[in-house]
Amino acid sequence: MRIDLISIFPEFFDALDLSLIGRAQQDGLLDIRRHQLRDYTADKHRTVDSPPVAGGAGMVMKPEPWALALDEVLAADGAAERPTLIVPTPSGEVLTQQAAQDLSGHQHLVFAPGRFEGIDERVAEWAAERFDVRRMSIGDYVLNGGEAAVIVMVEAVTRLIPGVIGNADSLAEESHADGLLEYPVYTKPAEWRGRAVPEVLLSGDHAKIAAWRREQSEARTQQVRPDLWESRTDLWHN
Ligand code: 6GU
Repeated sequence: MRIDLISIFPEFFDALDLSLIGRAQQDGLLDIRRHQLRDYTADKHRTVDSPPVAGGAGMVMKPEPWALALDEVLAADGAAERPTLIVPTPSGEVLTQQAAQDLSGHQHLVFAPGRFEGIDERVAEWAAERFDVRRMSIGDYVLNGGEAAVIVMVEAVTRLIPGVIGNADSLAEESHADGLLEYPVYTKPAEWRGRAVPEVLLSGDHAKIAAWRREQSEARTQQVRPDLWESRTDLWHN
C-alpha cells in the first residue's frame, strides 16, 4: 500500500517508523511518504493560512498549497484504481473497525490533515474529481489538528494488511473483530499478589475455556458498550 501524508508538521509522522509499521515499511509492504505543505507555497513566509471569508474565529487553510501538493501526489500515483483522499476532521464519519477493514484493501491512501479552523471547502470539491474523498473523524472529541488522528487511522488500517502483523490469529480474536469487546487475558504466575487466574483457564478443557471467554466478551460488551450490544440482537439469549 502506498500512503502519502501532507501536513505542516510532517515530523509528527516519525512515530510511524517504529514497531510493526516501521518494519512493514522496511519489508516493502508499505510505502509511506511525507510531504511538507509549506513546500507548496510561493511567498517568502510560506503562508498556508488566511482569515475566513465573511469573518469568524481563527484562520482557514488556503486552497492552492493543498492543490499543488495533491497534484504532485497524483502525478506519482502508480495505482490502477482512484486513490482515496482522507480528510481528517471531527465533523467526518467516525472510523470504525469496518471502515478500517475497507480502507485496508486500497492501493493508495492520501491523508490531508488540516490545522486551524480547517481547509477551504473547495479543495475537497476539486479533489473529488480526482480522488474518492472521505471526511473522517476518530471520535466525538476535538484535537488541535488532524495529525494525531492520521496516526490512529494509519495504524488501524495498515495492521489489517496481510503480513504487517506476524500473528494473523490475533486479528481475529481482538476487540471489535466480531462486534464484541475482548475477553480478559492472564499470564503466569497462576497466583500473583494474592489474586488467582480464573480456574477454568487452567483446566485444559478447550471447549469450556472458549465458552468462558465468549461469556466474558458478551458481559463486558453489555456493561461497557451497551450501544454495541444493542446492535447484536443475533447474540441475545433471553
Ligand atoms: Cl480527524 N481531527 C480533529 N482535529 N479532531 C478530531 C478528529 C480529527 N477526530 C476526532 N477529533
